[in-house]
Amino acid sequence: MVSAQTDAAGARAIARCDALGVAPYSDSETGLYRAWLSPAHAAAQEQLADWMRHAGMDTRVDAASNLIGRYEGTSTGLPALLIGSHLDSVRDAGRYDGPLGIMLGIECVAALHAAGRRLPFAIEVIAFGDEEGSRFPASMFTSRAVAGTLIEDALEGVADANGISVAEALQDWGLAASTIHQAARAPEEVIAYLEAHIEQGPVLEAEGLALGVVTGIAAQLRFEVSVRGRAGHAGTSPMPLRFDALTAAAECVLAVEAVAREAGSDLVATVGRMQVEPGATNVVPGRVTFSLDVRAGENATRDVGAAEILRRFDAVAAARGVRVEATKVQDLAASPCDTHLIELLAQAVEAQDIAPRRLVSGAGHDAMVMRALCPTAMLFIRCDGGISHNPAERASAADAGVAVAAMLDFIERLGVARGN
Ligand code: HGY
Ligand code: MN
Ligand code: MN
Repeated sequence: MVSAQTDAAGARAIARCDALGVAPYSDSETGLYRAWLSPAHAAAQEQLADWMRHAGMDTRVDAASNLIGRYEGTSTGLPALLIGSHLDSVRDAGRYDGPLGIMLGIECVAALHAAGRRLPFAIEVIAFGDEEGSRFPASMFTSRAVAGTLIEDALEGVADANGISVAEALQDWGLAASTIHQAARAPEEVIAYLEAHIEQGPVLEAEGLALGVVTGIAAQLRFEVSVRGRAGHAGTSPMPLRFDALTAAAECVLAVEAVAREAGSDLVATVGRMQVEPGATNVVPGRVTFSLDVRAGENATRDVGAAEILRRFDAVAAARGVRVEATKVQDLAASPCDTHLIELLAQAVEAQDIAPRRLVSGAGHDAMVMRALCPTAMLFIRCDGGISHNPAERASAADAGVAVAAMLDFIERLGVARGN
Protein backbone atom coordinates (compact mmCIF):
# COMPACT_ATOMS: atom_id res chain seq x y z
CA MET A 1 0.00 0.00 0.00
CA VAL A 2 0.95 3.64 -0.48
CA SER A 3 2.88 5.02 2.50
CA ALA A 4 5.10 7.94 3.42
CA GLN A 5 8.01 5.75 2.28
CA THR A 6 6.54 5.06 -1.18
CA ASP A 7 5.58 8.73 -1.54
CA ALA A 8 9.17 9.71 -0.76
CA ALA A 9 10.41 7.05 -3.18
CA GLY A 10 8.19 8.43 -5.95
CA ALA A 11 9.40 11.96 -5.32
CA ARG A 12 13.03 10.81 -5.41
CA ALA A 13 12.46 8.87 -8.65
CA ILE A 14 11.01 11.95 -10.38
CA ALA A 15 13.74 14.21 -8.96
CA ARG A 16 16.42 11.86 -10.28
CA CYS A 17 14.85 11.83 -13.74
CA ASP A 18 14.92 15.64 -13.61
CA ALA A 19 18.56 15.59 -12.46
CA LEU A 20 19.50 13.48 -15.49
CA GLY A 21 17.62 15.86 -17.80
CA VAL A 22 20.43 18.39 -18.04
CA ALA A 23 24.18 18.53 -18.78
CA PRO A 24 26.38 16.56 -18.39
CA TYR A 25 23.67 13.92 -18.81
CA SER A 26 22.47 15.41 -22.11
CA ASP A 27 24.44 15.54 -25.37
CA SER A 28 22.58 18.70 -26.33
CA GLU A 29 23.22 22.21 -25.06
CA THR A 30 19.54 22.96 -25.36
CA GLY A 31 17.13 20.37 -23.98
CA LEU A 32 17.61 16.64 -23.51
CA TYR A 33 19.18 14.29 -26.01
CA ARG A 34 21.03 11.25 -24.62
CA ALA A 35 22.36 9.00 -27.35
CA TRP A 36 23.58 5.45 -26.95
CA LEU A 37 27.33 5.24 -26.19
CA SER A 38 27.64 9.04 -25.96
CA PRO A 39 29.42 11.08 -23.26
CA ALA A 40 25.99 11.88 -21.76
CA HIS A 41 25.16 8.17 -21.65
CA ALA A 42 28.44 7.48 -19.84
CA ALA A 43 27.86 10.27 -17.32
CA ALA A 44 24.27 9.21 -16.65
CA GLN A 45 25.32 5.58 -16.26
CA GLU A 46 27.95 6.51 -13.70
CA GLN A 47 25.42 8.47 -11.64
CA LEU A 48 22.87 5.63 -11.90
CA ALA A 49 25.46 3.08 -10.73
CA ASP A 50 26.05 5.21 -7.67
CA TRP A 51 22.32 5.31 -6.89
CA MET A 52 22.09 1.54 -7.44
CA ARG A 53 24.94 0.81 -5.04
CA HIS A 54 23.39 3.17 -2.50
CA ALA A 55 20.18 1.12 -2.78
CA GLY A 56 22.05 -2.06 -1.87
CA MET A 57 22.93 -3.46 -5.29
CA ASP A 58 26.17 -4.67 -6.84
CA THR A 59 26.61 -3.13 -10.28
CA ARG A 60 28.20 -4.16 -13.57
CA VAL A 61 28.19 -3.08 -17.21
CA ASP A 62 27.51 -5.91 -19.65
CA ALA A 63 29.05 -6.54 -23.08
CA ALA A 64 26.33 -4.44 -24.73
CA SER A 65 26.97 -1.40 -22.48
CA ASN A 66 23.87 -1.98 -20.29
CA LEU A 67 24.21 -1.06 -16.61
CA ILE A 68 22.88 -3.80 -14.31
CA GLY A 69 22.35 -3.59 -10.55
CA ARG A 70 21.79 -6.87 -8.69
CA TYR A 71 20.07 -7.45 -5.33
CA GLU A 72 20.44 -11.05 -4.20
CA GLY A 73 17.50 -13.16 -3.02
CA THR A 74 17.34 -15.43 0.01
CA SER A 75 20.48 -17.14 -1.27
CA THR A 76 23.19 -16.07 -3.69
CA GLY A 77 22.88 -16.77 -7.39
CA LEU A 78 19.12 -17.26 -7.66
CA PRO A 79 17.38 -16.51 -10.98
CA ALA A 80 16.38 -12.86 -11.19
CA LEU A 81 13.34 -10.72 -11.75
CA LEU A 82 14.62 -8.07 -14.16
CA ILE A 83 13.16 -4.59 -13.69
CA GLY A 84 14.27 -2.06 -16.27
CA SER A 85 13.85 0.42 -19.03
CA HIS A 86 16.08 2.56 -21.24
CA LEU A 87 18.53 5.36 -20.49
CA ASP A 88 18.77 6.75 -24.02
CA SER A 89 16.34 9.35 -25.35
CA VAL A 90 14.94 10.82 -28.53
CA ARG A 91 16.12 14.28 -29.56
CA ASP A 92 14.54 17.16 -27.61
CA ALA A 93 13.13 14.54 -25.27
CA GLY A 94 11.09 14.47 -22.13
CA ARG A 95 12.82 13.37 -18.93
CA TYR A 96 10.71 10.36 -17.96
CA ASP A 97 10.45 8.18 -21.09
CA GLY A 98 12.83 5.42 -20.02
CA PRO A 99 14.60 6.74 -16.91
CA LEU A 100 11.47 6.64 -14.76
CA GLY A 101 11.24 2.85 -15.14
CA ILE A 102 14.86 2.50 -14.05
CA MET A 103 14.45 4.85 -11.06
CA LEU A 104 11.31 3.02 -9.90
CA GLY A 105 13.22 -0.26 -10.04
CA ILE A 106 15.98 1.26 -7.90
CA GLU A 107 13.37 2.55 -5.43
CA CYS A 108 11.82 -0.93 -5.11
CA VAL A 109 15.19 -2.47 -4.28
CA ALA A 110 16.03 0.39 -1.89
CA ALA A 111 12.77 -0.26 0.00
CA LEU A 112 13.41 -4.01 0.19
CA HIS A 113 17.01 -3.42 1.25
CA ALA A 114 15.97 -0.94 3.95
CA ALA A 115 13.50 -3.52 5.28
CA GLY A 116 16.10 -6.30 5.10
CA ARG A 117 13.65 -8.16 2.84
CA ARG A 118 14.92 -10.94 0.57
CA LEU A 119 12.78 -12.79 -1.98
CA PRO A 120 13.10 -16.34 -3.38
CA PHE A 121 14.63 -14.69 -6.42
CA ALA A 122 17.22 -12.00 -7.07
CA ILE A 123 16.21 -8.63 -8.49
CA GLU A 124 18.24 -6.96 -11.21
CA VAL A 125 17.60 -3.40 -12.30
CA ILE A 126 18.75 -2.90 -15.89
CA ALA A 127 19.34 0.39 -17.70
CA PHE A 128 19.28 -0.41 -21.42
CA GLY A 129 21.57 1.79 -23.52
CA ASP A 130 19.64 1.87 -26.77
CA GLU A 131 15.87 1.62 -27.05
CA GLU A 132 15.01 4.68 -29.12
CA GLY A 133 17.36 4.13 -32.02
CA SER A 134 17.91 7.92 -31.99
CA ARG A 135 21.60 7.68 -32.86
CA PHE A 136 21.70 4.71 -35.24
CA PRO A 137 18.99 3.84 -37.83
CA ALA A 138 17.65 0.77 -36.00
CA SER A 139 16.89 0.44 -32.30
CA MET A 140 16.74 -1.91 -29.31
CA PHE A 141 20.25 -3.20 -29.98
CA THR A 142 21.03 -3.53 -26.26
CA SER A 143 17.88 -5.35 -25.16
CA ARG A 144 18.22 -7.60 -28.21
CA ALA A 145 21.76 -8.41 -27.02
CA VAL A 146 20.42 -9.35 -23.55
CA ALA A 147 17.54 -11.37 -25.03
CA GLY A 148 20.00 -13.20 -27.30
CA THR A 149 18.20 -12.13 -30.48
CA LEU A 150 20.80 -9.71 -31.86
CA ILE A 151 21.96 -11.50 -35.00
CA GLU A 152 25.71 -11.28 -35.66
CA ASP A 153 25.64 -8.99 -38.69
CA ALA A 154 22.91 -6.70 -37.36
CA LEU A 155 25.59 -4.17 -36.47
CA GLU A 156 27.45 -4.49 -39.79
CA GLY A 157 27.73 -1.17 -41.54
CA VAL A 158 25.42 0.55 -39.06
CA ALA A 159 26.67 4.09 -38.54
CA ASP A 160 25.33 7.33 -37.11
CA ALA A 161 24.86 10.61 -39.01
CA ASN A 162 28.54 11.43 -38.43
CA GLY A 163 29.62 8.14 -39.99
CA ILE A 164 30.67 6.62 -36.64
CA SER A 165 29.85 2.90 -36.69
CA VAL A 166 28.36 1.00 -33.76
CA ALA A 167 31.62 -0.97 -33.64
CA GLU A 168 33.66 2.22 -33.26
CA ALA A 169 31.27 3.63 -30.64
CA LEU A 170 31.47 0.38 -28.65
CA GLN A 171 35.26 0.45 -28.92
CA ASP A 172 35.28 3.94 -27.36
CA TRP A 173 33.55 2.31 -24.39
CA GLY A 174 36.11 -0.48 -24.15
CA LEU A 175 33.60 -2.92 -25.65
CA ALA A 176 33.53 -4.73 -28.97
CA ALA A 177 30.89 -5.55 -31.60
CA SER A 178 32.42 -9.05 -31.80
CA THR A 179 31.57 -9.73 -28.14
CA ILE A 180 28.25 -7.88 -27.76
CA HIS A 181 26.44 -11.24 -27.89
CA GLN A 182 28.07 -12.11 -24.53
CA ALA A 183 25.43 -9.87 -22.92
CA ALA A 184 22.86 -12.58 -23.67
CA ARG A 185 21.26 -14.06 -20.54
CA ALA A 186 20.47 -17.74 -20.16
CA PRO A 187 16.71 -18.30 -19.76
CA GLU A 188 17.29 -20.15 -16.51
CA GLU A 189 18.93 -17.01 -15.03
CA VAL A 190 15.80 -14.89 -15.44
CA ILE A 191 12.27 -15.43 -14.13
CA ALA A 192 10.52 -12.39 -15.66
CA TYR A 193 10.97 -8.85 -16.95
CA LEU A 194 8.93 -5.96 -15.50
CA GLU A 195 9.01 -2.52 -17.10
CA ALA A 196 7.33 0.53 -15.60
CA HIS A 197 6.89 3.33 -18.13
CA ILE A 198 4.86 6.47 -18.66
CA GLU A 199 1.85 5.70 -20.86
CA GLN A 200 2.87 8.27 -23.48
CA GLY A 201 -0.82 8.47 -24.34
CA PRO A 202 -4.01 10.10 -22.97
CA VAL A 203 -6.06 7.12 -21.70
CA LEU A 204 -5.09 6.96 -18.01
CA GLU A 205 -5.39 10.71 -17.53
CA ALA A 206 -8.77 10.77 -19.32
CA GLU A 207 -10.04 8.01 -17.02
CA GLY A 208 -8.54 9.49 -13.86
CA LEU A 209 -6.22 6.54 -13.26
CA ALA A 210 -2.66 6.80 -11.96
CA LEU A 211 -1.63 3.36 -13.23
CA GLY A 212 -2.50 0.95 -16.04
CA VAL A 213 -1.65 -2.67 -16.88
CA VAL A 214 -0.23 -3.30 -20.34
CA THR A 215 -1.63 -6.35 -22.16
CA GLY A 216 0.65 -6.11 -25.19
CA ILE A 217 2.86 -3.87 -27.34
CA ALA A 218 2.02 -2.88 -30.92
CA ALA A 219 3.93 -4.30 -33.89
CA GLN A 220 6.25 -1.87 -35.66
CA LEU A 221 8.22 -1.65 -38.89
CA ARG A 222 10.91 0.91 -39.67
CA PHE A 223 12.11 1.75 -43.19
CA GLU A 224 14.78 4.05 -44.61
CA VAL A 225 13.38 5.47 -47.87
CA SER A 226 15.53 6.94 -50.64
CA VAL A 227 14.09 9.08 -53.46
CA ARG A 228 16.47 9.70 -56.33
CA GLY A 229 15.59 12.31 -58.98
CA ARG A 230 17.97 14.62 -60.80
CA ALA A 231 19.51 17.74 -59.32
CA GLY A 232 19.09 20.77 -61.56
CA HIS A 233 19.43 24.53 -61.76
CA ALA A 234 16.45 26.22 -60.06
CA GLY A 235 16.47 28.96 -62.67
CA THR A 236 16.89 27.08 -65.90
CA SER A 237 15.05 23.78 -65.32
CA PRO A 238 11.55 24.07 -66.85
CA MET A 239 8.92 22.52 -64.56
CA PRO A 240 7.80 19.76 -67.01
CA LEU A 241 11.38 18.59 -67.44
CA ARG A 242 12.26 18.26 -63.79
CA PHE A 243 12.89 15.07 -61.77
CA ASP A 244 12.45 16.77 -58.41
CA ALA A 245 13.22 14.31 -55.57
CA LEU A 246 11.63 16.51 -52.91
CA THR A 247 8.23 17.01 -54.53
CA ALA A 248 8.17 13.26 -55.17
CA ALA A 249 9.07 12.63 -51.52
CA ALA A 250 6.36 15.06 -50.46
CA GLU A 251 3.81 13.07 -52.44
CA CYS A 252 5.11 9.89 -50.74
CA VAL A 253 4.73 11.47 -47.30
CA LEU A 254 1.13 12.44 -48.03
CA ALA A 255 0.51 8.88 -49.25
CA VAL A 256 1.78 7.57 -45.89
CA GLU A 257 -0.73 9.75 -44.07
CA ALA A 258 -3.56 8.86 -46.49
CA VAL A 259 -3.07 5.08 -46.12
CA ALA A 260 -3.07 5.31 -42.32
CA ARG A 261 -6.15 7.56 -42.27
CA GLU A 262 -8.06 5.48 -44.85
CA ALA A 263 -7.36 2.22 -42.97
CA GLY A 264 -9.92 3.12 -40.29
CA SER A 265 -8.07 0.81 -37.88
CA ASP A 266 -5.36 1.30 -35.23
CA LEU A 267 -2.80 1.58 -38.05
CA VAL A 268 -0.46 4.55 -37.59
CA ALA A 269 2.35 5.64 -39.91
CA THR A 270 4.87 8.43 -39.50
CA VAL A 271 7.64 10.15 -41.43
CA GLY A 272 9.74 11.69 -38.68
CA ARG A 273 13.03 12.51 -40.34
CA MET A 274 13.94 13.80 -43.81
CA GLN A 275 17.19 14.83 -45.47
CA VAL A 276 17.22 16.85 -48.70
CA GLU A 277 20.31 16.87 -50.98
CA PRO A 278 22.16 18.89 -52.02
CA GLY A 279 20.04 21.21 -49.83
CA ALA A 280 20.71 24.47 -51.66
CA THR A 281 18.14 27.19 -52.36
CA ASN A 282 18.92 27.36 -56.05
CA VAL A 283 19.13 23.62 -56.77
CA VAL A 284 16.26 21.30 -57.65
CA PRO A 285 16.73 18.49 -55.07
CA GLY A 286 18.30 15.41 -56.57
CA ARG A 287 18.01 13.07 -53.60
CA VAL A 288 15.84 12.81 -50.50
CA THR A 289 16.03 10.24 -47.73
CA PHE A 290 13.37 9.87 -45.09
CA SER A 291 12.33 7.53 -42.27
CA LEU A 292 9.08 5.56 -42.22
CA ASP A 293 7.56 4.11 -39.03
CA VAL A 294 4.46 1.88 -39.41
CA ARG A 295 2.60 0.34 -36.43
CA ALA A 296 -0.55 -1.50 -35.44
CA GLY A 297 -1.74 -3.71 -32.59
CA GLU A 298 -1.66 -6.75 -34.88
CA ASN A 299 1.14 -7.83 -37.25
CA ALA A 300 -1.29 -8.38 -40.12
CA THR A 301 -2.78 -4.87 -39.91
CA ARG A 302 0.73 -3.41 -39.80
CA ASP A 303 1.90 -5.49 -42.78
CA VAL A 304 -1.12 -4.74 -44.98
CA GLY A 305 -0.70 -1.04 -44.26
CA ALA A 306 3.01 -1.09 -45.03
CA ALA A 307 2.45 -2.98 -48.29
CA GLU A 308 -0.10 -0.39 -49.46
CA ILE A 309 2.26 2.46 -48.58
CA LEU A 310 5.07 0.86 -50.59
CA ARG A 311 2.68 0.28 -53.51
CA ARG A 312 1.82 3.97 -53.55
CA PHE A 313 5.52 4.85 -53.46
CA ASP A 314 5.95 2.79 -56.62
CA ALA A 315 3.08 4.69 -58.25
CA VAL A 316 4.73 8.03 -57.39
CA ALA A 317 8.05 6.79 -58.79
CA ALA A 318 6.41 5.71 -62.07
CA ALA A 319 4.42 8.91 -62.46
CA ARG A 320 7.40 11.19 -61.77
CA GLY A 321 10.22 9.24 -63.34
CA VAL A 322 12.19 9.04 -60.09
CA ARG A 323 13.52 6.05 -58.13
CA VAL A 324 11.96 5.30 -54.73
CA GLU A 325 13.63 2.55 -52.66
CA ALA A 326 12.41 1.54 -49.21
CA THR A 327 14.79 -0.56 -47.09
CA LYS A 328 13.35 -2.28 -44.03
CA VAL A 329 15.65 -1.58 -41.08
CA GLN A 330 13.53 -2.94 -38.26
CA ASP A 331 10.72 -5.46 -37.83
CA LEU A 332 9.30 -5.84 -34.31
CA ALA A 333 6.32 -8.17 -34.03
CA ALA A 334 3.40 -7.41 -31.73
CA SER A 335 4.38 -8.55 -28.26
CA PRO A 336 1.72 -9.79 -25.81
CA CYS A 337 2.61 -9.59 -22.11
CA ASP A 338 2.43 -12.74 -19.99
CA THR A 339 -1.15 -13.51 -18.88
CA HIS A 340 -0.12 -14.73 -15.40
CA LEU A 341 2.03 -11.62 -14.79
CA ILE A 342 -0.75 -9.38 -16.12
CA GLU A 343 -3.05 -10.92 -13.51
CA LEU A 344 -0.52 -10.44 -10.68
CA LEU A 345 0.08 -6.83 -11.78
CA ALA A 346 -3.66 -6.16 -11.99
CA GLN A 347 -4.06 -7.46 -8.43
CA ALA A 348 -1.16 -5.28 -7.28
CA VAL A 349 -2.74 -2.20 -8.90
CA GLU A 350 -6.13 -3.04 -7.41
CA ALA A 351 -4.46 -3.33 -3.99
CA GLN A 352 -3.71 0.43 -4.35
CA ASP A 353 -7.48 1.04 -4.75
CA ILE A 354 -7.00 1.71 -8.46
CA ALA A 355 -9.19 -0.01 -11.05
CA PRO A 356 -6.77 -2.22 -13.02
CA ARG A 357 -7.24 -0.73 -16.51
CA ARG A 358 -5.77 -3.02 -19.17
CA LEU A 359 -4.47 -1.37 -22.35
CA VAL A 360 -2.25 -1.98 -25.40
CA SER A 361 0.93 0.06 -25.79
CA GLY A 362 1.22 1.88 -29.14
CA ALA A 363 4.75 2.86 -28.13
CA GLY A 364 7.53 0.32 -28.46
CA HIS A 365 9.52 -0.78 -25.41
CA ASP A 366 12.42 -3.05 -24.56
CA ALA A 367 9.78 -5.38 -23.10
CA MET A 368 8.79 -6.41 -26.65
CA VAL A 369 12.31 -7.68 -27.21
CA MET A 370 12.71 -9.23 -23.74
CA ARG A 371 9.72 -11.48 -24.42
CA ALA A 372 12.09 -13.72 -26.39
CA LEU A 373 13.97 -14.39 -23.13
CA CYS A 374 11.29 -14.50 -20.43
CA PRO A 375 7.68 -13.62 -19.54
CA THR A 376 7.11 -9.86 -19.52
CA ALA A 377 4.86 -7.39 -17.72
CA MET A 378 4.48 -3.63 -18.08
CA LEU A 379 3.05 -1.08 -15.69
CA PHE A 380 1.91 2.24 -17.19
CA ILE A 381 2.05 5.49 -15.26
CA ARG A 382 -0.19 8.42 -16.15
CA CYS A 383 1.52 11.35 -17.90
CA ASP A 384 0.18 14.87 -18.36
CA GLY A 385 -1.89 15.24 -21.52
CA GLY A 386 -0.42 11.97 -22.79
CA ILE A 387 2.48 14.09 -24.05
CA SER A 388 5.79 12.32 -24.72
CA HIS A 389 8.87 12.59 -26.95
CA ASN A 390 8.55 16.25 -26.05
CA PRO A 391 10.16 18.43 -23.33
CA ALA A 392 6.64 19.04 -21.97
CA GLU A 393 6.47 15.36 -20.88
CA ARG A 394 5.43 15.22 -17.20
CA ALA A 395 4.69 12.54 -14.59
CA SER A 396 3.79 13.32 -10.98
CA ALA A 397 5.69 12.32 -7.85
CA ALA A 398 2.42 11.08 -6.36
CA ASP A 399 1.79 8.72 -9.28
CA ALA A 400 5.39 7.56 -9.17
CA GLY A 401 4.90 6.78 -5.48
CA VAL A 402 1.78 4.74 -6.20
CA ALA A 403 3.78 2.91 -8.89
CA VAL A 404 6.46 1.98 -6.31
CA ALA A 405 3.74 0.66 -3.99
CA ALA A 406 2.18 -1.39 -6.78
CA MET A 407 5.56 -2.74 -7.93
CA LEU A 408 6.49 -3.79 -4.38
CA ASP A 409 3.09 -5.48 -4.09
CA PHE A 410 3.71 -7.24 -7.43
CA ILE A 411 7.12 -8.44 -6.24
CA GLU A 412 5.59 -9.93 -3.08
CA ARG A 413 2.83 -11.64 -5.10
CA LEU A 414 5.48 -13.06 -7.42
CA GLY A 415 7.33 -14.29 -4.34
CA VAL A 416 4.19 -16.06 -3.09
CA ALA A 417 3.59 -17.50 -6.55
CA ARG A 418 7.14 -18.90 -6.45
CA GLY A 419 6.60 -20.28 -2.99
CA ASN A 420 8.61 -18.08 -0.68
O1 HGY B 1 9.27 4.48 -30.81
C1 HGY B 1 8.81 4.12 -29.74
O2 HGY B 1 7.66 3.76 -29.64
C2 HGY B 1 9.68 4.13 -28.53
O3 HGY B 1 9.58 5.38 -27.92
N1 HGY B 1 11.04 3.85 -28.88
MN1 MN C 1 10.44 4.52 -23.82
MN1 MN D 1 10.48 6.75 -26.46
